[in-house]
Amino acid sequence: MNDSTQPLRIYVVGLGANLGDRRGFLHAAVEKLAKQQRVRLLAQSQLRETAPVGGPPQGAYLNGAILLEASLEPEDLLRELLDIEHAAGRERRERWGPRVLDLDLLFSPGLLLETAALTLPHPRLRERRFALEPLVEVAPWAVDPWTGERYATLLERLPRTPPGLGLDTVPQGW
Ligand code: A4P
Ligand code: MG
Repeated sequence: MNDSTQPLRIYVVGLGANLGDRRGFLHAAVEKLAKQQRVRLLAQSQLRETAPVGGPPQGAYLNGAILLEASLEPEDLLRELLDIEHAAGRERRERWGPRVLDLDLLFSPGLLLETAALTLPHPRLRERRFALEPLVEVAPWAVDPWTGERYATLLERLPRTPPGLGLDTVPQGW
């Protein structure tokens, strides 16, 4: 990866899947991203099996996160992510509905964005264990650019699913 026209940026991308060969879709997505000329994969979290949050009744998710260095502006990286989702056969039927692949741009250090296509940090990151846990694993230093709070601290404060309500987050290998 080398493109002197674009500054290098660090990003955390969240990955999720709850249909079909979940692990296969996540593997393929990471492989595709890492192959991009302008992208370098720096770290990869464990995968976790997680209870679905919001949306209709649906199966459990596998979630993870990766830390990237990319000479891409956030909108361009988002476009890459949407292309990879599309190539995996992702169909947008209903909000928070089941999906073969969901790639969310979670965070980039110091970056605050609110455009029609992209909000950074991801608007629901702070309240979602399935996103925060892997983010903190690959970027324990990460700080919410709105408030200056460490995401690791926010994660500690986040309530766990009450016992008896099914799985919360269960670590899995890749
Ligand atoms: N968009 C704006 N900001 C971003 C960003 N930071 N990252 C726009 C990615 N996309 C962003 O997303 C709709 C549009 O949001 C994109 O086209 C982009 O322009 P989408 O992926 O089509 O729709 P969605 O995923 O159904 O909706 P949304 O609101 O993005 O849902 P989330 O927040 O991604 O949540 N439960 C568990 N356990 N694990 C999960 O992974 N995921 C969801 C989806 C719900 N419940 C879950 C999980
Ligand atoms: Mg999404």
